Amino acid sequence: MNKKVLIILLLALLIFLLGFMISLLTQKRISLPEPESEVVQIPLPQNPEIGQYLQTKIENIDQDEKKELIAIYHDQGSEHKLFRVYLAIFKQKDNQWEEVLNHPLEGFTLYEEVESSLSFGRSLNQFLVADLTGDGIGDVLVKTRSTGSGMWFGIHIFGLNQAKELVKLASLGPAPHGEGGITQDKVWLLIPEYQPEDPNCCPSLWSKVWLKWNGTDFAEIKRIQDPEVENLKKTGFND
Ligand SMILES: [Ca+2]
Repeated sequence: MNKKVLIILLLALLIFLLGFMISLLTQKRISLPEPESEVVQIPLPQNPEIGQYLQTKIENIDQDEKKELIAIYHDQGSEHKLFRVYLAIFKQKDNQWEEVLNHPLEGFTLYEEVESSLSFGRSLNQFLVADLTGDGIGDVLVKTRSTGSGMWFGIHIFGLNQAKELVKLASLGPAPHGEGGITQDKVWLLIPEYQPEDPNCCPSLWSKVWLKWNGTDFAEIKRIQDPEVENLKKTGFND
């Protein structure tokens, strides 16, 4: 009887030791160093000026080896619940984001009263990264449109200047009811050409303008006109 108990106890001890060793081995395997992640782990900057981020992207947009943080955010809002919107660029320094550029997106405010206005603002204040200056490095292009009857449309472009600093390279517009975008290395804009009798809603003539970087500025390289804005939307640079 006692022998049986002893054997059972020894077996239990053996199983326990075996389990303990297996758990040690598994722990060891888990604690092996993981391959270094290329994702930048620095948290987004938080300060009293920043209410909420609307869009962020981490990408190398200058000539050093580190990636920058590009962000659009709105502030905490005024006492009248009006929010200002900013584009900011941060560089990595001492494992933190250091702001190197901050540009208020003029003419654009968000209203807290209308619940949907924040998502409205998100869809209209969007940046994209594309090389527009031909140096092989991405530039940041932001489209803005103000709320209200004017629907003023503008494009801001940020990138490296000749001194290799990240700056605003150009602001195009704003044009009421305008529209715009990029096609390869060119920027295009739709601009109303109001005639004397035209009401604000309905210009009777439109221009489509293409602009290209010439080393110091985005200069107009082509302009066509048409009374029908829909025709111009379909017209490409080579048409
Ligand atoms: Ca960089």
